[in-house]
Amino acid sequence: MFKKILIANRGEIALRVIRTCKEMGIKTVAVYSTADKDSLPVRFADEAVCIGPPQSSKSYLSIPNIIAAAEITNADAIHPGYGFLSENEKFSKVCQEHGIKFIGATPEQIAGMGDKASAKATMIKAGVPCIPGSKGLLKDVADAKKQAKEIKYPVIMKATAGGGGKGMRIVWKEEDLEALWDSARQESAAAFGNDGLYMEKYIEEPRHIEIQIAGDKFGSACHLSERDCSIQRRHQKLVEETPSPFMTEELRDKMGEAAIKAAEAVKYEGVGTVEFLVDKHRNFYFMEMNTRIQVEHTITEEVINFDLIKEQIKLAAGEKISGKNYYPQMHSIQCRINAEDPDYDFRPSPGKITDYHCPGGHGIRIDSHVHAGYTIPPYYDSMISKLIVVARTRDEAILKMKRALGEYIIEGVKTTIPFHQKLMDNEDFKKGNFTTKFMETFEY
Ligand code: MV4
Repeated sequence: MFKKILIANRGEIALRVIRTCKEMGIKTVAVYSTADKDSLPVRFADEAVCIGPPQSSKSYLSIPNIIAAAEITNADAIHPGYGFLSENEKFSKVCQEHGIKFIGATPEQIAGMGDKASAKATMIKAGVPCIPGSKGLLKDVADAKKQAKEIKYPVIMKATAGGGGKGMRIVWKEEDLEALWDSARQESAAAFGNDGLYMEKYIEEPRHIEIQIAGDKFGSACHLSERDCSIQRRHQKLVEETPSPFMTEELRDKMGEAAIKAAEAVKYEGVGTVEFLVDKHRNFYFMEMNTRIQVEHTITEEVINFDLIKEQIKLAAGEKISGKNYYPQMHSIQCRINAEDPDYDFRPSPGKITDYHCPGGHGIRIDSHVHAGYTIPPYYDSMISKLIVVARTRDEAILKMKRALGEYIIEGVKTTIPFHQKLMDNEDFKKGNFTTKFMETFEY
């Protein structure tokens, strides 16, 4: 087992990883930008190293600064959390070259999954259901028109280097294709330095359901059931829950099997997530594979009673998976509490938290690094807390979430708490009747 892990991240996820390391008897190194010098991860880690100024590019994204911090502290592994360098091919490679275990995917896996057209080709070969579409990249606009005719409108063009919706265009009819082709190419080139596009049939009102998986170095993989992440806004998830209200036992088995195939096809080691789109007929299609721990891993932990960070560390150290799949025993919901103003288009609201009280009691979990007197810096993402509830049924979980949201006091900055309160009262949400389009029409 590792003796010392450096956490190449900040905020709640840095704290989350430090907590598990402590329970496992592993020493921890926090790295921090000058904006985070007084943060809880810095206080709770065994050692802390400043890696630069507030700007992410000069601190949490600086490979040389982080490697230097690992070398001077003698860390034998790096946990990247999510975001920042967690799916960075170069960082994974540099860790390897320095004899430091990167707790995440290999450079080859990151490259293979990061290029969406090649990831899709790998999954088709492995027998994972994918959305009908172009074979590989589109050659030119004429090729795009020809393919769209075969696939049948509506179609969607996606950036092969994309993710998060950048460089993505829905095309309803041929007249619109050329202009959308040009703008998608430009946007992709500017965002990723890669203007490769591929095409798929557009799925109109899908649900976003992802399967948590785990794989070991012996080539075995298992699944840990699903999370429903359909409640999103501009590709930012707001609420996640498990089990999905749309799930059936039969669908879970099929999606779980497909996710295991996906993991085994790339010899995945560690914990990961296979994202699917699910249509109204319960057809499901591979969308992306994430080779990191995700923000919403918490709800899976609650319903299967399992520490996923501990599992991730054990798998990175070469241990075996248990050999069985895991099924939800409870219902869990997570609300992301962001320092944003829902009355003003969710605009960021950084600043000092002047008063803070968090909810408690049975079935409540808060993953957060904030406290009274804490100043939310303007440089990073605006998520300040994850409020997670667990209960026997979905209805009970919603009631518990409403109770908890009502107890949450955060003064000094605007937060998304009022939005979540309205969501928990929405009839369609309460019935489990929602798709990825939900936020386009929800009045809060
Ligand atoms: C799609 C789709 C409909 N049909 N692909 C959005 C992000 C990127 N990873 C894939 N995305 C989508 N791909 C086809 N063929 C709809 C989306 C999509 C979406 C997917 C999941 C969650 C929220 C979404 C919001 C808008 C569009």
